[in-house]
Amino acid sequence: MARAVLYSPQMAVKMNETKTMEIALNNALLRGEFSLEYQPQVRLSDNRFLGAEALVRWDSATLGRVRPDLFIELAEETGLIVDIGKWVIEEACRQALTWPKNTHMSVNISPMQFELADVLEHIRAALDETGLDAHRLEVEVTEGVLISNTDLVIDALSQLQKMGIAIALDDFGTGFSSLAYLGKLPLNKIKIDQAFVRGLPGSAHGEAVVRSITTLSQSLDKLVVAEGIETQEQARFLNGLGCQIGQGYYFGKPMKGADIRDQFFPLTGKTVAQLAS
Ligand code: G
Ligand code: G
Ligand code: MN
Repeated sequence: MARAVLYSPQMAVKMNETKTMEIALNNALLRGEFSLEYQPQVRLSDNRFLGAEALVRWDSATLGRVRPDLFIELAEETGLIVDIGKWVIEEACRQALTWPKNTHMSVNISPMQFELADVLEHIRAALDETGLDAHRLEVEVTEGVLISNTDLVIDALSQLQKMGIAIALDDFGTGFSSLAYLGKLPLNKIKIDQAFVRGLPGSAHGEAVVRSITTLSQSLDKLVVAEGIETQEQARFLNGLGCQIGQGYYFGKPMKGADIRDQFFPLTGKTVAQLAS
């Protein structure tokens, strides 16, 4: 099908920027320009640290720090997400090994990692190589995973779940959020998008959305994670609405792995003698 495209100088600039970023992104893994930050996830009833979500960071030699919402999309379009994602999974597993055994590590997996590669195999290999217990790993997917190869994706997620890996549905409430796939997908947790948390307490709409998600999750036997919690008031309110887990600036911004350790379990890995000195 032929399509007419109106050409504008702005488009040329945009295309050049995209090309420049693509070239830089191509070399980023080899140059070791990626790192991970970790954002705490806590139990809302007592603020206990449960684990963290790994969030990729890119410090490009030529472009400086590039926001993930900019480069992840490009990585998905170019297929580079497969290798980047593989690195993220391995690095997150390595980091989890430095934290206590009763903590989890949550990793975002893009729909394209299911589409273009055998992400199940990548996860198995990472667990094998690092020796991390599968029960300590979690996978976050968005409803976008269901766009194509639905049966294949459901099968892969089921296998991950059988290995002991928890599956969380990310950004719930922002897309189609169809009730049909909530029953279809193998899921342990549902993450309520920060958009609904932002106005709480006080937003009748936000409260209604959160209430219906927690009620639904209870009957489907899934845990609810509230994202974007910035105040103690929000944390208490969401706990009262039936969210079991919280994440957001109030508990901690995304931070280096060592900072998670210092802030949430400073005594781990140090002997009494080391602490005394
Ligand atoms: O903290 P923040 O700006 O990093 O996150 C921006 C977005 O980028 C989030 O929506 C998050 O899901 C996504 N993101 C962060 N790290 C990863 C990653 O390792 N893989 C994928 N697929 N998405 C990620
Ligand atoms: O799509 P995903 O939920 O993975 O995106 C997480 C994004 O939200 C990251 O960019 C992260 O830095 C940001 N974020 C995490 N907690 C908070 C918060 O409490 N407030 C705000 N405004 N942003 C947050
Ligand atoms: Mn996420």
